[in-house]
Amino acid sequence: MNKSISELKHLIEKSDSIVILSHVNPDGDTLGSNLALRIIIQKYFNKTPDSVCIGYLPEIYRYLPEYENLKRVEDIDLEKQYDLAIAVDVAAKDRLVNCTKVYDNAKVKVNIDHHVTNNSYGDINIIDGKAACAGAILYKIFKNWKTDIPQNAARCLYTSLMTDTGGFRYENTTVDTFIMAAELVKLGVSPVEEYRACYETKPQNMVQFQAYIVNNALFLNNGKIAAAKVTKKDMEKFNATDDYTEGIVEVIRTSRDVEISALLKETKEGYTKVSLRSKTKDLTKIALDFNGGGHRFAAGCTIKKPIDIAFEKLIKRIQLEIE
Ligand SMILES: [Mn+2]
Repeated sequence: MNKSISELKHLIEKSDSIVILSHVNPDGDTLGSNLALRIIIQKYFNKTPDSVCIGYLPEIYRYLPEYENLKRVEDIDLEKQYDLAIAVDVAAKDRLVNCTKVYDNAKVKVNIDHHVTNNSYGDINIIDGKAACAGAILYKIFKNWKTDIPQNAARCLYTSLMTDTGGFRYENTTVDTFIMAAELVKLGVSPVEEYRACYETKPQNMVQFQAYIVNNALFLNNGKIAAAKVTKKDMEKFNATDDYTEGIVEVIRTSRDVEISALLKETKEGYTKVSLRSKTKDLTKIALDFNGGGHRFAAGCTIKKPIDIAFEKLIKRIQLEIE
């Protein structure tokens, strides 16, 4: 791993054009990692990478430093051959969707990730399945390079850590998590400000939309399975954007008897996006059965079926784990 980390430094030094790619429908980790790396490359390597956000750009992260410089897919030249492409927090290459080509076309492809299901699709792979978030791997990388982390990059890394550990509550929360958090606070991050900016700035209709979806969730197998459906109609009714569903699957998991929770969301015609959470069961097996991936207690997939059919297939599969 240390060899790849020094190799990455060398590659950044010699590359004129760099693109940093976040996974589709980005979360706090992939965006925080992207922007932290961007800040470090700008400050210490004197070059400005293209930081690309695929899919919707979640407004809740607009407090992140450099957020305004994130590029949308339509802002970049998809035919361009970058010297270096770096994917951050991207569990599988297909999570780059219409940017997969940009990644493949790059002269050198780097893959920095913490998903246990990552299949090392890069030329250089810096993968640590034990890291709490991709941001934690970057933090290690910057330390290895002996780079001072400026406050704005520290804030991005803190968001990676805070969001992927569910606010320092999930099983990936370890001694290392708190050491990293403490060091970031020493670098000037304010935990209360980051928390409020990330979790307490929802638009009112988002709170109401989420309550509506939770209220209509189904609890099956004596309450061991919780499943919520989000249709396009629901989205329209509340004028919801894609990021409005974030956090719902965690909310329905909070019911005492729930072992596995699922959120199914109608995306494009005939496709259903699934987010899975669990307290005790390994979800990677379920996600992989539907060509998805993720972590033990947090995984996801997309089922190429209309939402009601996808719902039945998924519940049947989940029930096999519950019995
Ligand atoms: Mn992550």
